[in-house]
Amino acid sequence: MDARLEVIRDTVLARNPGEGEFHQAVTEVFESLGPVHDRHPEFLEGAVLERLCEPERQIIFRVPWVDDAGRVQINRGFRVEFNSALGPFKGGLRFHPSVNLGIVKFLGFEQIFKNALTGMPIGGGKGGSDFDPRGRSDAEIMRFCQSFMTELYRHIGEYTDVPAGDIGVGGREIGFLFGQYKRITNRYESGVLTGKGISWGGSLVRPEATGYGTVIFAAEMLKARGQSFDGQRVVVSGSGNVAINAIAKAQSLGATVVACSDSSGYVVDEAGIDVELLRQIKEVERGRLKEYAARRSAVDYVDGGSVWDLDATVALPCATQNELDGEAAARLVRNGLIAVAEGANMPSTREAVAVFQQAGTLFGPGKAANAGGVATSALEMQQNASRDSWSFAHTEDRLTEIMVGIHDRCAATAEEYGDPGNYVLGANIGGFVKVADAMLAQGLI
Ligand code: NDP
Ligand code: 2IT
Repeated sequence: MDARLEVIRDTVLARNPGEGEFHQAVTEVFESLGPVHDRHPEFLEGAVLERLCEPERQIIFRVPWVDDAGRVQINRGFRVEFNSALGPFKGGLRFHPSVNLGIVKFLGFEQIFKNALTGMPIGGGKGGSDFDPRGRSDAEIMRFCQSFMTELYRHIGEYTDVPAGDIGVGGREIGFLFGQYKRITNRYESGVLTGKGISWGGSLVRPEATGYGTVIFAAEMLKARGQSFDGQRVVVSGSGNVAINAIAKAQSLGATVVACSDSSGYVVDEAGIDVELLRQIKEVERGRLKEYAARRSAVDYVDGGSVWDLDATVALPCATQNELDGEAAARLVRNGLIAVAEGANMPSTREAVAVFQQAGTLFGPGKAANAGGVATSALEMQQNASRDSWSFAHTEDRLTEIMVGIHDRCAATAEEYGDPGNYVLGANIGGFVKVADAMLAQGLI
């Protein structure tokens, strides 16, 4: 890392102790930014990095609710409003027992650059709770969401901060959150949340957008090397919103997705994952992946273990942070891996990324490859602002255009900075310069 940046990075780490994932995300971005500061001394003079690493506002709140047995439950809610240089804070809400401030800050930090790369007018933020939705009834989910919004409502708004979904937060939760926002404020403000249902202000393609976008990005990387998805053997981690739609899109392009996972285990289906069956089990019945193997012939279910033990030519990690380590990366590369696109946020450890880069494996980092979700959220905001709703085909065309644009910008930036094919460098520099310019233009705030 550039020595000037290392000093700043060390200060950030020291004043945010115990936030390992945030440290990791900051370090990874800083490692790309030395050459930018050679060309732009004004970024150092304006203390852009120091400002960028300090969220504009961080909110932590108590979320009390009553479970079905009548017991009082207490969770912790977070919203980190990280950077509004390019637009209102924008980013998802994650409900998972592992959520803490460091996780929300890593996600919010990544979101700043991701949102900048989309070219849409959105700043970066993230939120969530350590609430565990697993095994909870619809009524419990609703009471939790209502309590969460009873505090959050005062901090958000169409022009302020626009949350959406992430792990554990999908259409059902956004519905309960929106209902409570409307009830408290007495305002039908469609633009306050994205990921809404299609009949009440949502956008077509938003549910599919992250997974589709990840595959579109990967297809562009392959194309740049004269290859395509046709005939690729793909392994996907996760079996949630991003994973399911990545599987669907990859198979529509001629790939065979032979495996996917949840936090309990993984399935191996050499004939290619049956997306309709997977949707039925995960989205309709909210069941576990194990049931997929029980309902389809010639499918193995592996309890525990890692989906990265399988061989693939393309890997799409779509579950969670740090799920793919250096050892797994080295094994995949030895066995014929040619491309990785991150549907999840920071799923590859720093060691894994180093392995992919040394091996010359195509590697699309999450802040570029999974930007299709938030980009389509911005399209939802556009439709809400104009009280319009677009067709599936039109919205999908916009998503494709945006993902191809992100790919090309990352590739061009990497080339401009002397490291062609390095999408990590391209994404970090491309996102950062846009935000840094806007921050300087807006003065010391
Ligand atoms: P979902 O809640 O729909 O699905 C999450 C999936 O990942 C589930 O299969 C879940 O398994 C698995 N998973 C979650 N946490 C863990 C863990 N700690 N260990 C192992 N498996 C885990 O979430 P999404 O699909 O929306 O999100 C997946 C990833 O994509 C996240 O990193 C998210 O930040 C990122 N992302 C999401 C976007 C979106 O639009 N939704 C946009 C951009 C990125 P189980 O059910 O067993 O917990
Ligand atoms: O990580 C992400 O980009 C998301 N969870 C989507 C955020 C959004 O506002 O749609």
